[in-house]
Amino acid sequence: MSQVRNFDTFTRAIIALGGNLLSQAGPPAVTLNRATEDLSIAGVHLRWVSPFFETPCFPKETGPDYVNAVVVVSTDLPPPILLNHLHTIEYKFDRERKNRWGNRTLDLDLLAYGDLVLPDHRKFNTWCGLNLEQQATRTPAELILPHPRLHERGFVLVPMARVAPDWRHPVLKKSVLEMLEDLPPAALEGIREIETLEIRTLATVYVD
Ligand code: A4P
Ligand code: MG
Repeated sequence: MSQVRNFDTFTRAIIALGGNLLSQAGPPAVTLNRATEDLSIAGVHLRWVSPFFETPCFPKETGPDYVNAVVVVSTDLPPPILLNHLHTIEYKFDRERKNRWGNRTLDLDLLAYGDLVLPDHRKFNTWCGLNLEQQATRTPAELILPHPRLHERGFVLVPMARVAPDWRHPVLKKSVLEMLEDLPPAALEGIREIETLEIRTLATVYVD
């Protein structure tokens, strides 16, 4: 029997990485680098890794700057299983869930799974339409896709535009580049690309 995988059955999934606290692996850029390596398992194939960006903490002045990145994988894992995989990696790198939007060593969000909308359009629109206070206090018990805040966040859209500029939001009907153009300038303030070379060097310093 042929051992060649049929990649037509694989879906493009897009994952956001972020962190602003030291983990056992090292500073956030090192943690993100190591987490990216851990993404590849049976059924998850790493396709693209964006450059890493330093980004001011959101909400403003509530913690140290973050490092953010976005990766694209092709996968045949169902979305909830892929999210479990992301949570396993978060815990490996000392993620603690105390406060919503709290400072963290590593956050892995599933931004998109092809053009899937979960759990359905109505619930997606409810999560998408929350005001700021509701966003900061309500935590979804089920997987919401696309991630309901991705279109509002410079720290997501800037790296996402480097690896999936053409992905179209299945509800908002806009490409990543169009969503990026729609952002107010304040959402992009202070976002700076980090040299990949610097990240690799740090990674060798902090290897176990
Ligand atoms: N959940 C539902 N849908 C998803 C999804 N598509 N991806 C559930 C990931 N998780 C999803 O998630 C809370 C619950 O949502 C989980 O149980 C999961 O099953 P979380 O990741 O623990 O919560 P969170 O990260 O505090 O909230 P959220 O809505 O993901 O917020 P963000 O947008 O990740 O905000 N500032 C900068 N500069 N850079 C950042 O990366 N991140 C945050 C967190 C705040 N400020 C930041 C950054
Ligand atoms: Mg998150």
